[in-house]
Amino acid sequence: MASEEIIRLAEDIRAMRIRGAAEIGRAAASGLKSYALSSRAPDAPSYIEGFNEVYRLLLNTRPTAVSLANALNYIRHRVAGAYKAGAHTDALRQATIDASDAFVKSSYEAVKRISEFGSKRIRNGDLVMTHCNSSVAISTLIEAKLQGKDFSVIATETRPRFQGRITAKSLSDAGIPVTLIVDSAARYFMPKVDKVVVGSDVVTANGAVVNKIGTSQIALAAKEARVRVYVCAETYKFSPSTMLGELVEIEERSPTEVVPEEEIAALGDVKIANPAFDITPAEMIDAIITERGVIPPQAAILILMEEFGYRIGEEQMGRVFVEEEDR
Ligand code: RUB
Repeated sequence: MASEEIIRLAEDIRAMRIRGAAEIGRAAASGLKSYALSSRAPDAPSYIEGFNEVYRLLLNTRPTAVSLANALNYIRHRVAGAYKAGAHTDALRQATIDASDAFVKSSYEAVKRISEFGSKRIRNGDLVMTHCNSSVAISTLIEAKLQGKDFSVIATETRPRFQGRITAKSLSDAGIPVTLIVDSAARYFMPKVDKVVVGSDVVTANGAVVNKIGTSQIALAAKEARVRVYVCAETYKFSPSTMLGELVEIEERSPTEVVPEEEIAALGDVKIANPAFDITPAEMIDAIITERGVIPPQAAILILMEEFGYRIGEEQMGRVFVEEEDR
């Protein structure tokens, strides 16, 4: 059964107190570890039953970010393997803890590698535009600054949750000059921009990138102004189910994020839509910077094949399961 701590963690992800695809993935991994540490299951089948309950609870917190599913599946794949091999409760507990720790460790290593690769694209004198709050994009820019590069950043405020303010503050605290703008000013500033650097929630099999709503408008403005667009994305943000023809579900969040609850009635019959993410097609992206290297978006399928296996449709897909009933 999910402990109070795990239920609180799931609520923190749902309410975006924990947010950003990388952090969501790590939090999900820590949730399964927390189950392993707190479970009082008397035998292996009841351990697995409780494990699956926590898995489902965490999986359903935010529908778009594949980092969540990939982190959970990375661990479940290993625990299921140990279970099938006849492991008892303590061994299953240890398998969960080890897999969770391994996922978290490799996710931090990926950020470090991406920052090393991505920072090479930043030059002295650059004006870089970023959108929302991507820990990987920020880390890349801070790495460039640490290398002594002299550049400045335009950060969009990112309505309705204003994650751009967090980005602006983090970069400014690192000594990078930052200007915060409203989202609708992106095209106005684009002719002055040298490159766009953003993060990603999902990379699909055809190289499209799902990221915070507004990313595709920025990419469109960048294309018009012939400004390069770089996406920083760890390979656990690549979606194996898109190889099976699945579409990425775009999370629709509460209207009260757009208009405060007490002001909604004054709008009468007006409907409020609040999609959290949008899709930028591969043609609008110059490169995806992964821990495996810098790739053209069209090569996303190669990363997916390598990471998740060729035997599509079968249970075993390399690093993860894709289980239709779960996602
Ligand atoms: C955050 C967002 C970020 C990506 C990548 O959306 O769109 O750009 O998640 O972030 P939200 P990171 O605030 O709705 O979670 O690079 O940190 O994984």
